[in-house]
Amino acid sequence: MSDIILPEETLQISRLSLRTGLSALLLAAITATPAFAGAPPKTYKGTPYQDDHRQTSVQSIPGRVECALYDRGGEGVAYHDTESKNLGSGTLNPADGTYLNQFRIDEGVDISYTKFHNAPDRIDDNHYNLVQPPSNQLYVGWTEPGEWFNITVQAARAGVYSADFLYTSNRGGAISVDLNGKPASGPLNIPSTFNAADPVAWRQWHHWNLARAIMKLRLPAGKSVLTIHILKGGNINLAYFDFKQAN
Ligand SMILES: [Ca+2]
Ligand SMILES: [Ca+2]
Repeated sequence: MSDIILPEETLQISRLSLRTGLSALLLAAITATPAFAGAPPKTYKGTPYQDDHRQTSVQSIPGRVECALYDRGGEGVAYHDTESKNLGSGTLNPADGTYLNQFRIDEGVDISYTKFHNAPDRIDDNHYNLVQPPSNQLYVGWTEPGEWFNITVQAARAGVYSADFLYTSNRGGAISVDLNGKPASGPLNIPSTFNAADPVAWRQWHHWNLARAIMKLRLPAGKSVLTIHILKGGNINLAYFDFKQAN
């Protein structure tokens, strides 16, 4: 039995088809699988947020990851904010000794919380909400493109997790999420929650919405650091990400 001899041209086409097929398969695998990054960078000096009001420090996944509970470590380590003042705690919300009004009052990230039952103009329990947020929910506000903050999380097991995002966005915009120092989510479009029907101008910053399954992340088991970047738009209030296992 003799070997089958194929003309060189046929062989080249076969090699090309094989390569194209493999590339398509690889591309499909890359697009279907979120970027994997195994552990927080060893040089990272930030630490999980902790205070007397909270039983645990590291935020767990699956579960709710609150943005205002970004890591300790300060400007340039745990976050970057465009100015050092906290425009929420101690500014919009007077320093009156209460936990919520003074939450992280000396840090640059601008923090407020949802307020219900404000007469005569309802604030965060208004009729223009797309979803009702929890009351007294801390959130990161006064956001500008280029700002970021880190959150250390603890995943119960390795896997792909999907996140719902509670937010308001006066003008729309985009955010992205890095995992352990590497881009993971790509740009995430944040739909505007502006509603021209609202007669109260300042309340455009208080129309809450839930962006369901805004991203999927492949997390290793144990500790990871998420970096939330404000890419464009600004004027986004970020309350929390609810993570659940997607596979
Ligand atoms: Ca600030
Ligand atoms: Ca800011």
